[in-house]
Amino acid sequence: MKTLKFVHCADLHLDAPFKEIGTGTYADTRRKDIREAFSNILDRVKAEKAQMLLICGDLYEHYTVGKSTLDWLYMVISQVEVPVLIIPGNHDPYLINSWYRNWEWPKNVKILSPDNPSHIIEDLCVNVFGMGFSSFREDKPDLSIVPPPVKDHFNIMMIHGTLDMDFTNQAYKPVTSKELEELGYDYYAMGHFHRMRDDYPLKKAFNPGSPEPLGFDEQGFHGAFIVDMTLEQGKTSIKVERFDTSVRTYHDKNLDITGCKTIEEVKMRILGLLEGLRPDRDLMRITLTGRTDLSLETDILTEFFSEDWFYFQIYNETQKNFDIEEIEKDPSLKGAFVREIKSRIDSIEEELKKDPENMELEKEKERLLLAMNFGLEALHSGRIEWQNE
Ligand SMILES: [Mn+2]
Repeated sequence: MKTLKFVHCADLHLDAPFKEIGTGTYADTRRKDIREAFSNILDRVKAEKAQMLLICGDLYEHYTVGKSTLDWLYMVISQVEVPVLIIPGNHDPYLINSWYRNWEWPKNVKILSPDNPSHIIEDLCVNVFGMGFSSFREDKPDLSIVPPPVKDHFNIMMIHGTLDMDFTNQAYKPVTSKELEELGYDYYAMGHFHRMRDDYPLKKAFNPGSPEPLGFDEQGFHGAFIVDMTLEQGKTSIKVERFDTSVRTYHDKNLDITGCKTIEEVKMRILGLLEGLRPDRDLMRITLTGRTDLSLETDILTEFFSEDWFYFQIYNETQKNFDIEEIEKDPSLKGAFVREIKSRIDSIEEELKKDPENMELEKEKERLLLAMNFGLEALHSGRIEWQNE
């Protein structure tokens, strides 16, 4: 029986520009975060005694990567002492002026370029074929150039591209599960999409996503894979485990503030949303929604919270409250609805005059006011966005 253990990552995007505006040296800090995420990967390689590392494209940004980052990369990669196999992606393509061609990489690095895509490591009994990018965009790849699997070896294909998606106008090396399956390899190491995927129809295909999320469209878990393969009597089995590598986490939340009577109440609702989150790790973007007549100064509100947070921004997409007095006169369903709720509120107010301390009546009045807002919203736009969703 033969075994192989390796780590599979992709889409680091070292020295990404980070265009969203934060405080102070925000972008510099975020670029350091990417380095730290990569260090987390290398630490895992060492801790697990993995036998190689696969980097499936977009290791760095072709236009913005700095020499100091490449020097740092040289240092940390040479320290892992196991083979590191890299394919160029659409952000670091194998161009004439690519760092892949014009820089001395550590001895343990093998770049699987379009003109040199195959690599066999006999010590590990592994055969790797890499399908990287030579330009910023590429259409359907020619899979007929992929050599057949090597007998009694672990056969791994590295691809930076799109699996099982119909992107007619956005072709980044589209391939299908069926096409890959027919090649007969044991593991398809994907890269390109920044969200982790281990549930492709092709059970041997895995996409690690970006180890450090790069923007508010990259919420949720971010990491890489540790892969254990065994080869026994011509049959290969794989065990894939994901691990977290990210330094920070993006949160893009909507908060309905319908019913808030004061700014303090709005702040309380925001605080509720922040419960359990960490100011140093979690990057927050909150969009206030719903209906209100409060005058919301988002700059002042943002400032109220942002001091403790690495990134914190509040946006206001609320709408003005309904003009109840106007709608009451309306002969349509809306008017009838408002008149009905208002008559119920009026009778509760009558009872409250007799029994002003009755909390139950107060609560019922609150409920009716909310019901009026949500009901009008439903009649107005055909749908309701529920609070706390
Ligand atoms: Mn990428």
